[in-house]
Amino acid sequence: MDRHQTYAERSAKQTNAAAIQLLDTIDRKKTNLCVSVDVTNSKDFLAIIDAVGPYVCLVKTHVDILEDFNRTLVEHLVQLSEKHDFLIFEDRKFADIGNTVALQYFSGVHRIASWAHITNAHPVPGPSVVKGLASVGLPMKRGLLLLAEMSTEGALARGEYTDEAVRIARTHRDFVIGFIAQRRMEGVGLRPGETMHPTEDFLVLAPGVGLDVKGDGMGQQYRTPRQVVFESGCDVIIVGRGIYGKPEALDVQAVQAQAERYRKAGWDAYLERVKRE
Ligand code: 5BU
Repeated sequence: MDRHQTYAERSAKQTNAAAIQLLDTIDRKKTNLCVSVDVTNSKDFLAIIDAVGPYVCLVKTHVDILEDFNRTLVEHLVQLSEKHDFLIFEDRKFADIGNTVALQYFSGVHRIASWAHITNAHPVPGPSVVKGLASVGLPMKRGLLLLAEMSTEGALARGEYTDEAVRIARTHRDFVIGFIAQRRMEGVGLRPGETMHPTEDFLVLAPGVGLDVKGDGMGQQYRTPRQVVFESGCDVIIVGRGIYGKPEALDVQAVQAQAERYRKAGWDAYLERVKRE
């Protein structure tokens, strides 16, 4: 992918419905910000999402964190995604055999496939994890991200593991729309003599983004939106605590101000990247 290509130009070449929807939303709303909402009660969860909705292309959830999860909550989440025009990404990190992940994705308490446009998986089980999830997600027009790298100190997802993640993605380009990673993945994992398919364009969504601190004391490492989007060529910045702070002291106006601050930083970094001299 030529780093100067715009989100709109790239959308025109995608085939997966979730990838197209995400790129079009980014282009329409002028935001490459995804807010990650890791709080334990649904009142704060929905209040944060309603506050940040206008500033984001995507909301990332960990619904298993919520103590009062129920179907009504999902209905509210979907209503907010329609009201504010964003997609939903459940950061479930599936990592089991194909049959099990298909059940975890479709069934259980959370029924993730019924409401999350995008979810993700660790490539650790090999290609079968994608096959299992695709059996549920493709007919529902969903998209999958593979975890090719992580933002944490000492992460094992590197080198040959990352190469294999990209190879798996290449064999399932209808369903795998991109990666959770820290840099672009074009050309990664190509064997000698192999060339990249001309239409290959994986989206890269990067967590570990913060403007004010470098880490959280528990292994998380933060880089700035400019480092992530301009220097490393990632497409979406994922920001959690940098935007909502401490949920015990939720201040909606402060959350909105932070969301706009990150939106602008991410968008300016994108404009700087696509600019042609
Ligand atoms: P934070 O509050 O901005 O640190 O939250 C980051 C979120 O991204 C959190 O939900 C993590 O589970 C998620 N995450 C991450 O931080 N790093 C990774 O490599 C992956 C996910 Br994969």
